Order: sequence, then C-alpha cells, then structure tokens
Amino acid sequence: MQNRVIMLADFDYFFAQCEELRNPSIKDRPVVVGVYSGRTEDSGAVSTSNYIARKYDVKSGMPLFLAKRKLEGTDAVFFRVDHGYYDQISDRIMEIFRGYASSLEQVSVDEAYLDVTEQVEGSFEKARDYAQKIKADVKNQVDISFTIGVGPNKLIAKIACDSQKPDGLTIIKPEEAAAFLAPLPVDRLLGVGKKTTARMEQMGIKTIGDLAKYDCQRLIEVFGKALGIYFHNAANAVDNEPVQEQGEAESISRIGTLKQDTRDLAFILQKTDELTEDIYREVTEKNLSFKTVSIYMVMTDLSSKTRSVTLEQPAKDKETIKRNTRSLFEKFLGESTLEVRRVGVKVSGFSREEPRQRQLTSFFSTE
Ligand code: TTP
Ligand code: CA
Repeated sequence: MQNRVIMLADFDYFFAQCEELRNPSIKDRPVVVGVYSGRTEDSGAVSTSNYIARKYDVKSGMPLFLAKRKLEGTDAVFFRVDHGYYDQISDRIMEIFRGYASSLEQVSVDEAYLDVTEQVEGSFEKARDYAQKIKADVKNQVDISFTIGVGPNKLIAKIACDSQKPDGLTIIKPEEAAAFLAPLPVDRLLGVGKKTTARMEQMGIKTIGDLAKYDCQRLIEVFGKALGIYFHNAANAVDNEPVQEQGEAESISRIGTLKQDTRDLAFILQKTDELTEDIYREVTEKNLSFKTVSIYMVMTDLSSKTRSVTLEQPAKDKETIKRNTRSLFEKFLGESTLEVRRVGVKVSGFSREEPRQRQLTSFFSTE
C-alpha cells in the first residue's frame, strides 16, 4: 500500500481569534473569551485567550476573576462565548478544507483531519507546499490562522500538530515517526490518562520509546488484548485508522457582510438571496431535504442574533428558503431598532431523499 499523507489542522486560540476577526482593533491587546455563569459580574471560567493574554499566565478553565487579576493594569478585553458565530467561521473553513482533501474528518469546532495522499501523490515534500497553500487560502478567504501537523497517520499528524503552535507547520515523514515519538512522555498518546501513566511508570515505562520496546505480550496481560495491542502499535507509530467523515453535516450555512449597515429589508434580502443560491446548490448536490430555516445577523454594536422557523414538511426548494428568510427578517426588524451589519442563512434538520426503488429493495433485504 502507498504511504498515506495525513494532516491535522487545529485553529489557533480559536474563540479568541474569532473575536479578533470581528474587532480587528483589539489584536494587540490581551483577549479573553469566557463562559459567564451570571451569578456575579465576574463569575465563570475562561474558555480560551489569545497568546498575548497567555503571556500573563491566563489559561483555559481558569476562573474569570483570576484571569482579571492576572491582567490587571493591561488593556485586556473580555468576551462572552458566542458559539453561533464560531460555528459559522468553522463551517466556512471546513468547507474550504473539503476542496483540498479526499476525505475530511472534523473532530471538533476547531480541528479536522485531511487525507491528502492523492493530492500530493504520497510525497511529504509536496505536502509542505500544499499545507502552505491551504493556510494561505484560508487566511485570504476567512482571515483565520491555524496550525498543521503532517504525518503518515492520524496519530503522528496530531502529535506533530501539538508540537509547534500557533501558525505552525510540522511535518514528520514515515521514517522519522518512531524517533519523533520516542522521547515524549506516554501521556501524549490518546487513551493514556493519569491511571495508565501511573501503572506504566510502575512497569518502568516513562516515554513512548520505553513503551515501544516493551514486550507486547506483557502489555496484553496487564491492559487486556485490545488496549495492549493498541499501546504497542501506537508507540511504534503504527495507526491504520482511516480519515472518516463523521456522518452528514448537521447544517449548511452561508454568511456575508452587507455593503453598508442598514434596516432596509429589500437591501438585506438581496444579500440573503445571494447566500441562498449557494446554500441551495449544496443542498441539491447532497440530495438533502431540510426541516429548519434560520437567519443570523450581526448588528452595528457587534451583538449577534439568530431566529429560526421549523417547517411542517421537509422541503428541498429554493423558494422555501427565500420565503422563510424573508418573513424571519420582517419579523426581526420589527423587534429591533439597531442596524444590521452582517447576515447569514442556515438550513438544518436534514433528511436524505431516497429513490423509491432503493427503499423497497432494502425493505426486502435480509442483511
Ligand atoms: P483548543 O484547541 O484546546 O485551544 P485554542 O484553540 O483556544 O488554542 P490553541 O489551539 O492555539 O492552543 O480549544 C479550542 C476551543 O475550545 C477554544 O478556542 C475554546 C474552547 N475551549 C473551552 O471552551 N474550554 C477549554 O477548557 C478548552 C481547552 C477549550
Ligand atoms: Ca485550537
């Protein structure tokens, strides 16, 4: 079998970078994104922060009041998490990735594996240029930076990616993989938590290199067959897991900036109709029906809002999207006095149309 070339892309300080994207003037300041519990003004925890804030020792999961204290005297800015907005940005980047890979496996809102073996003809030399090209394309279209790890499998791509951030690119060729892993502590492997680390330490295994040399039969005795074999293979840089789509996309959306801030319905609909054309093309390509239509808007004060409607019947036509987008905006403009700056349209709640013939055959099949 030909060498595989697998990439892991991980967006840099993602939620905080998204906030910088819509407020470019804060780029040189410490930026913290938090989940506010709402009890008191400062209660809650840090989701993430930009690298400037990290210099002040701000960390994910830290109480917000502590982050505030660490940043006292600086011109730090704090934001409340806005998942709707981060999802939109993530969707746009994943869509771009899709054009660069034979298969794409999205692991989280800010991480995805790309199988690019065919695109780079199995060459790790070509992979470097290819990775730069993807980075430049996303920078150009969405203006978000991310880190790429490249390796012969998902395991190596992931550890390569973690080894240099932000805006990093680390390439580990197949012949370098075992030596790359060897000095690292065992807990860098997926599935090796605190308990396993302690157990391995008792056995004299500290690094991945120690684990690689350890008798496989003995590992099976201690950890059971499946886990023992997995640890043995992983430590020896062997991982045959394919890059696999995680099922259907849950939604299809597009977002765009209006030429000027406005409350004019016709002006807004001109933009959303454009976005709808694009959504409709994708819905048709994938042969999907949708049950929900949503609108998304960012107002002049940069707050964002969404509104949705659930249809009585699944639909698949353009007019249904346009009609519902129109009535959602009509209603929304009646409720708000602010001007609109960016707009988005989303369809979700998918079902796939199956040809009747197929349904019948699968009904009678005994498999
Ligand atoms: P990460 O990829 O762990 O972190 P990051 O993208 O902020 O920073 P980097 O990759 O440059 O190290 O997490 C992705 C997003 O998940 C992050 O932007 C915010 C969210 N998150 C939380 O909400 N709480 C957490 O404890 C962590 C670790 C992440
Ligand atoms: Ca990240």
